Amino acid sequence: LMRTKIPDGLLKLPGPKPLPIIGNVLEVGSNPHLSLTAMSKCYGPVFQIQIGTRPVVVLSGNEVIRQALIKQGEEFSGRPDLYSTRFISDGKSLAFSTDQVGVWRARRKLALSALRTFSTVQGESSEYSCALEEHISKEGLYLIQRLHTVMKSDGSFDPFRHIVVSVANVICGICFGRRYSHDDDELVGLVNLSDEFGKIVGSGNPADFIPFLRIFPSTSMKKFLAINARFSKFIQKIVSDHYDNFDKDNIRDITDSLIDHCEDRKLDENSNVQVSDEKIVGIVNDLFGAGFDTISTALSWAVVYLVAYPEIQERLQGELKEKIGMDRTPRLSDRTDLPLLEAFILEIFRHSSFLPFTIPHCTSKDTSLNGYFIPRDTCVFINQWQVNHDPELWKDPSSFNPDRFLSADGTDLNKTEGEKVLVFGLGKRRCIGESIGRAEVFLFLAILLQRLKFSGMPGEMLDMTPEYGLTMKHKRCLLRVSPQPGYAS
Ligand code: HEM
Ligand code: HJJ
Repeated sequence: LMRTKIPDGLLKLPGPKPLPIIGNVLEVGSNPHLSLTAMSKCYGPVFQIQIGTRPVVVLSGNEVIRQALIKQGEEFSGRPDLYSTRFISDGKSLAFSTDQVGVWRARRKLALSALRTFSTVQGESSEYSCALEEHISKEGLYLIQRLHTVMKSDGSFDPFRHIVVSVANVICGICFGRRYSHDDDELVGLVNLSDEFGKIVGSGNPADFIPFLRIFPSTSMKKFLAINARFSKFIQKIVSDHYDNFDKDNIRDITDSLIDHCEDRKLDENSNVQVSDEKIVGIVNDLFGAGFDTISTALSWAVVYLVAYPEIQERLQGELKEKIGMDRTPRLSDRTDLPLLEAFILEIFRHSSFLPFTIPHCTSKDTSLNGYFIPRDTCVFINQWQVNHDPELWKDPSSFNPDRFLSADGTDLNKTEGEKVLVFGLGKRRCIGESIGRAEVFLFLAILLQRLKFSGMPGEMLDMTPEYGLTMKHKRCLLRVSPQPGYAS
């Protein structure tokens, strides 16, 4: 297309030579986290590929990514206009839409404050430190019952299928003030479709870049459209119930608080941006979607790793027995006393890197990085998987070893090592659910591990190959669970 003149003193981006029409689609292939990591070894931490006719800059390496997202945060915090984005929340998603910077900032601030308020607020019972802890504890105990019931009737269970309902109920409690039964077909059906959502939204989907691929949509693309329609319908019904029963003096949940905010003419006193009611209340789509998909993926991976590494499962159970015992349910405040569990979670984040790329970024003006010129409106992929497997940063990166995050005597968490793990993004676009995400993965796992022992089906190999997407999932599998001694149910 247009050839942009490279300003004096700056270099042209390196990268593989693109083919006409398709660009580098063939080299990128079906596992972009692996192919783009391999390319970074050849072209360095800043290089360019072409998907279709569109250039995409790929960033790798801790230093370059920090430089772009933190030091040059302003220039790198836009979102590209991609085909699939139009269908997510009708093009009005907080996380994916190409909102101008003022509108995005106002919505993000609102989302952050709503999340903080409704997770730290006191719950129904004073037994719990906050509503988040109450939701997780209750859902964790329901999940244990559910798994025992399924085991009795089927002799095995599909971990993702049940975990995702429990995790969805936590975010439903915070966003909508309600939970759903594990037999509710509408919710169970909806949350079990997230793999199809992630496949389309994952960085490097050719249909996002190559218009002629949209003439005959793939099966996946059709499913994606159907999921978005179903998702919107589900949430719209809840939102309209909230409007019908709205009481300004009794703000029950995030949906109520967003409805309440629609009355404020100016969201942000410091700017003049106007945000439509739809874009304000629509924030719950993102909170619900991100809230169930990410955490259920993390927990399901955790269970699969426990089965694959039984000696680590035993050590984790030993730690729980010693520090908490069997007489009470774990709490959020136990986090600092369970360094092995914290190390295990960090190693799941690092080793699985189940969020291999952040959501795609876009430059908001002409800029440069490492001496290379990057024009305005360039799509930028951030390769988190590469950082988490970089041999410069990690000893033996491909082995699963939670001890890498512990002090030599195994009693303390090494915080500096932990901070090297990149899964929540960085800078202005970094995840707003990070503290909820970390807390929830911790507490669910502590509760499950205290009472259950996970194992595989005898004689069957676990397939741990991730399926590429926005959030990478393991293949569906069947596992078994038995009560911990002292906790026969
Ligand atoms: C964005 C990871 C949980 C809400 C992101 C991004 C990542 C991420 C990588 C993209 C950052 C970027 O584009 O540079 C995770 C992980 C989670 C998690 C690993 C759990 C283990 C949550 C939860 C919520 C949430 C629980 C809300 C309830 C969001 C939102 C954005 C986001 C709204 C978009 C932010 C923006 O574009 O400004 N998350 N997330 N996330 N996350 Fe999370
Ligand atoms: C969804 C699974 C969805 C949305 C949002 C609007 C918003 C980096 C990651 C999360 C960041 C934020 C968001 C993720 C997507 C999902 C998710 C699904 C429909 C949605 C992972 O959240 O099955 O449907 O509509």
